[in-house]
Amino acid sequence: MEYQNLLIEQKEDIRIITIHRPQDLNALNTELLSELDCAFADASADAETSVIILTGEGKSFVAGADIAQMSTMDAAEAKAFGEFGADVFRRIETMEKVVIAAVNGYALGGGCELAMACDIRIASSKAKIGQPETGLGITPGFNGTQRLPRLVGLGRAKEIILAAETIDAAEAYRIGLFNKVVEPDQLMDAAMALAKKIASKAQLAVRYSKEAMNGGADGSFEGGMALEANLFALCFATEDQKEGMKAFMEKRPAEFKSR
Ligand code: CO8
Repeated sequence: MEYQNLLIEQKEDIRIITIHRPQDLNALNTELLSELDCAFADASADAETSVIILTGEGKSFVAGADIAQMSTMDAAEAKAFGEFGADVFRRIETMEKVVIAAVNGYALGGGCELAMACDIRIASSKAKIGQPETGLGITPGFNGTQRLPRLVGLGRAKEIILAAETIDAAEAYRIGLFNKVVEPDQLMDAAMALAKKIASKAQLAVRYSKEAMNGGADGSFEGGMALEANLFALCFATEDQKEGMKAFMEKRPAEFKSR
């Protein structure tokens, strides 16, 4: 598919999706959200892709939902737009493959929400992240009110959302919103290194581990225990489990086949 707002690169089994709408600092309009949905569905279906890196072109990761588009919406249109974006982000969050956000610059509003829907966030030291919505007369609409408290705790999330705060990369790292902060010119290398490390592991085990963590985070501890027990058992029906343990005992690197 031809994208107007995305650049797609494949480096071995790593798919890099770059948001490219630089004239509006990669703000999310309906077209861009639809393209993201397609690009992630395509990466999900591609047997050659193990891990996806999502980043932005220029000084912004995503500077939020498109304020120009939202400015003329009525309540019904806003509801449809919010739900569409939230569904796209949820599909990214729950896809089987791991998604790493390489946060290169501003990640504001919908941009913060998109980064939070990714599994892991590696950031440039120049990145800035926050939820400016209350300063625009709205609440977060792509589930920032739900994901931010889960990531940084309710008290810190309330401070950021209620005061419409934007924080720098060091502070975001300190509170656990960014996993790692590197110099801007090291960002893609750091994201690639982590992607390759994850891609070198048994992909079914990676997938089940993600599913267990997501499922547990959304439900009760007992529900998470049952989910993990089932997924753990399922690993023993894979060739990769046999190969991983055999390789350990034979003191050699494992050769996983995602089977
Ligand atoms: N939407 C539309 N256009 C944008 C956006 C945006 N979010 N952000 C920047 N732009 C545009 C600017 O209008 C400007 O366009 P032009 O050159 O035509 O005037 C261009 O990008 C460059 O921006 P600036 O000149 O402002 O660049 P600066 O470097 O001076 O500032 C900032 C960078 C600080 C990032 C600044 O652009 C800014 O504050 N942007 C808005 C950030 C923001 O408030 N984001 C949150 C938006 S609300 C949201 O995301 C809600 C999500 C849930 C939606 C659910 C809907 C129902």
